[in-house]
Amino acid sequence: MASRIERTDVVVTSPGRNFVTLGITTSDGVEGLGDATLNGRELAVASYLRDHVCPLLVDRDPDRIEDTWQYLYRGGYWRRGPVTMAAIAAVDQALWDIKAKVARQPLYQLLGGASRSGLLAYGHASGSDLPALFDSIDEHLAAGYRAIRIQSGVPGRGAIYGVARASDGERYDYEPARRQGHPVEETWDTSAYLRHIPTVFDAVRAKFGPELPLLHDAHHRLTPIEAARLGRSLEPFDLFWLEDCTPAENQAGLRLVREHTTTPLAIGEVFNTVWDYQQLISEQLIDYVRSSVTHAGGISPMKRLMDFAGMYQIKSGMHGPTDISPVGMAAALHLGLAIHNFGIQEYMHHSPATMDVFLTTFTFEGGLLHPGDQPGLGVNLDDRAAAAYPYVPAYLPTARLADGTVHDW
Ligand code: KDG
Ligand code: MG
Repeated sequence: MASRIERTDVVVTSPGRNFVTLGITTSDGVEGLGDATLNGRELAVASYLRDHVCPLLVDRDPDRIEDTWQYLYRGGYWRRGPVTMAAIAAVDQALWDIKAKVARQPLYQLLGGASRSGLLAYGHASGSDLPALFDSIDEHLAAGYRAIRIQSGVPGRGAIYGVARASDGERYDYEPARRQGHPVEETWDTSAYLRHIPTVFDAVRAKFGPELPLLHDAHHRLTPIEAARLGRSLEPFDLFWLEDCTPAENQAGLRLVREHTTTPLAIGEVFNTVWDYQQLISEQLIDYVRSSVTHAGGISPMKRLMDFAGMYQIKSGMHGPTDISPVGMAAALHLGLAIHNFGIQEYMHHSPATMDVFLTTFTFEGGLLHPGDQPGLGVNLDDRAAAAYPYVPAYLPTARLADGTVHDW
């Protein structure tokens, strides 16, 4: 008898930070996993899956990945949005995991086979001042990273999103969601930032030389003309990319940035569908696609998106912070190994507690990631370990401007 989807499980666990994982089990006893984590809004996705998606999956044919994706996306009437797309992404990943396990192949083989032997990764170095930043870069180089994102505090301006806080005790470079009942409020001064960041890159190039690939994330904070100015002022420092320079819902705004700078641009970690990129890609306004498998609807639509981007020589730079679970990271690695237009993969080590819950086969050696050669995605969930870490509310910080208004990006 043909295999059917028999059971679904939505697991919310919090080993240091919250994760939402979908497990799908077939009538043949094969289990697939998918990541549905949406930082700060985890329970909304868990409910969307439990209450609206999982009941529709039971008895479906697990082999029909594309049909199931279209059924959930188009059949739901209400399309797009981070909650919907994270939920559909988890189904898509879990079904690919199952298909590859049944085929006894690592998933990348089903996506066309390896196009490279490993994936260039970048890590996050940050510091509230130059000595702290230099220490962080040194640590990343010692850990084998061959490309590094640089974030810095602005003197006299307090905590800034994306910069590890000294008071965090054990250094864990990117853990922006605070485990408390309301978001931390930071203050933000665009002029001070625009003046300071080029001096940081000047100092980093002077100390670490011209060859190390350097990246920077502006976290959507700039207007198009401010972003154009930043891109131009960073040109002497030869960035690998400038990320999320503006809130890119205003896709046409990127024309203005592009007209003024040759600094490569990466955009899209908050986008959910190929349609969010339509103008950015077809007008060649960006150089790297930042979406993750987890937030853009899964492996199937990310493959389509990257094929579209490839027509314009635009490459992947998939989102890979610690709020993408090891399941979502594994999915990104299989896809990145297979596609022709891979660019770079963001990678920060998950915490030891996270790695006790998610048992993985992917590796990071000599600055390169590899998904491993186990059948499927190569990730197992230790249910008992997961149950030991119940959900804890956590929120990303927000910011106010000097006059007290909520930020305008
Ligand atoms: O949940 C939000 C974080 O994932 C995001 O702020 C991380 O900007 C980020 C990045 O580039 O990893
Ligand atoms: Mg980012």
